[in-house]
Amino acid sequence: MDIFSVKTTPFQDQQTGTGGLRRKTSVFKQKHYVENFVQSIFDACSGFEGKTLILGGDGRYFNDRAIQAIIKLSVANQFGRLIIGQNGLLSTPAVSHLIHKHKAFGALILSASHNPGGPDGDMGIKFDTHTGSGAQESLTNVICEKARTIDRFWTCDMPDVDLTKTGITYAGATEIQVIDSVYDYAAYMQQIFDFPAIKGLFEKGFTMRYDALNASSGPYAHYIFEKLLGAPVGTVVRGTPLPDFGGLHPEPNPVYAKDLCDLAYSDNAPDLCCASDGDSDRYLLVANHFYITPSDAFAVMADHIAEIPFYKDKVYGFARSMPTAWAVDLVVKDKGYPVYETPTGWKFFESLLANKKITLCGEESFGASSLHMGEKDGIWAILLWLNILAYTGKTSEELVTEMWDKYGRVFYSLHNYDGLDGKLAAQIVDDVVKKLPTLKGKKFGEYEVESAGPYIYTDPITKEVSSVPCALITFTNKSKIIMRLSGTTSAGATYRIYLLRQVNDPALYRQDLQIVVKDLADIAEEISEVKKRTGRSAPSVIL
Ligand code: VG1
Ligand code: CO
Repeated sequence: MDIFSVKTTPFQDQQTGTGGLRRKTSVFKQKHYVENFVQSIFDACSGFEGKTLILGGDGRYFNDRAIQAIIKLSVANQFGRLIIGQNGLLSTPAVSHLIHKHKAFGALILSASHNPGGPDGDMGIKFDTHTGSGAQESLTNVICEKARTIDRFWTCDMPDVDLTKTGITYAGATEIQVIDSVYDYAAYMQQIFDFPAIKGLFEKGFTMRYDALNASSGPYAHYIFEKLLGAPVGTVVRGTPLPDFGGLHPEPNPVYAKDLCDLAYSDNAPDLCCASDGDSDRYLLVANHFYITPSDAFAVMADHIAEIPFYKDKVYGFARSMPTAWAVDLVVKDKGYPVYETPTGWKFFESLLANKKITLCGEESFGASSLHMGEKDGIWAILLWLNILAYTGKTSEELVTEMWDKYGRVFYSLHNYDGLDGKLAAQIVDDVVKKLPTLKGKKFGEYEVESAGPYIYTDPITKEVSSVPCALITFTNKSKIIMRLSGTTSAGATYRIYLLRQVNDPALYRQDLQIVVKDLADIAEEISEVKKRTGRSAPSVIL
């Protein structure tokens, strides 16, 4: 086997966003596109020779070709061992677990997460470090700098590795281990949760529908829910990962998992409907005729976490991303635990997790996890919910509404404007940020601006400062508007407007969400003029 360098020229668009590099599949298919980016990751790091690299993806179109190219690059760059999921399949949480289990140098995850896949969809690469979390900004900045000037990559002339069979082969000095994609992760979940208690729930007739949206969580869900926990076969639907996700948008929310939500609101509704995204790190929970917002679900999880034996002695504090509704703050306040607020993006939880400042962390975008790993974890979140149901004997609706009764309800809505011209969207954000200093004290009907500013985050542990282009406006009546651009789009821009409002009048808890946040939506438009400037009459997606 020969190892050699190949001359290349840089691609100027290899810039990472909230979660790795995401681009159209057609962009990824360009000659040397994958090789350039992966070699840039290796060039930005050092000391990996002889170490272990975890490799896998969510099974989307072009994963198979990219993975073979990356194997050759990794062998040529002298990794000691590659651990690869069978058929190239590994969910993001499974990868994070394997990093810890094998004390790996890091991992490459081939996924554009919740973005659609297929020849006309998106593809992506995420790099997780030895912490089991996505690379921090200080490292991704160096990676992107390397990618802008790269002129060669290292590869070798080995044949493609057969990923259909588990087992060990060698390429030069590198051991290549193809492993079962599901087993290690499932065994880990059994260490964390009370499987007999959850099994008891199903034995008593608890009904569930899990929709894997034809993405990577299917094999994990079939094995864990149907085989280990005894849920009837058929509980998991769309459980075979397809390269184009069967044309679905693998984002578990009421818009893209509409069939599932329709079932939850039908006469045949199971006790719980759930789903996960492309790479299995998100979760959706909808009870019988009762949608549970991720912010409320997270607050309930925080309230009950100490009842789960695995966490009993490990309750330190909690963290949520800044647009996440602050229900968790209200719930844990009396217990004396700190709640940290972070920018959007899972990597910002890493230092808090690693330094035992927090036990659970959550995002409003259907993401939650704990100190059990460095990534968010969809199936873990569903198992935690089931474990809480089993221990408390309450229904999902009771858990949430009892929380509202005790602490009040924090309403949350997201209005997305998708497919905008990137320059125009960036200009709108810039203009809003410029306006912020003039807003303090200004009244919009009953809403008076308490504070308005850009969002600058100082990591409490590393002291690294991140200034995220984002406008944050709080009002004296416990309301908040946040406006920012998505960092996970593959082309164009998505303008996100988050609307939050705390209500303490029980008569209002069951009110229609869009009615509750209507004034805030109008104020956001008055300040940003996003509709006026883009010619749109309404958001593309309302959650
Ligand atoms: C979105 C979500 C964010 C999440 C990120 C990655 O980012 O808002 O909360 O961490 O996706 O999730 P953005 O920049 O588009 O708002 V995943 O499941 O796509 O890795
Ligand atoms: Co994801």
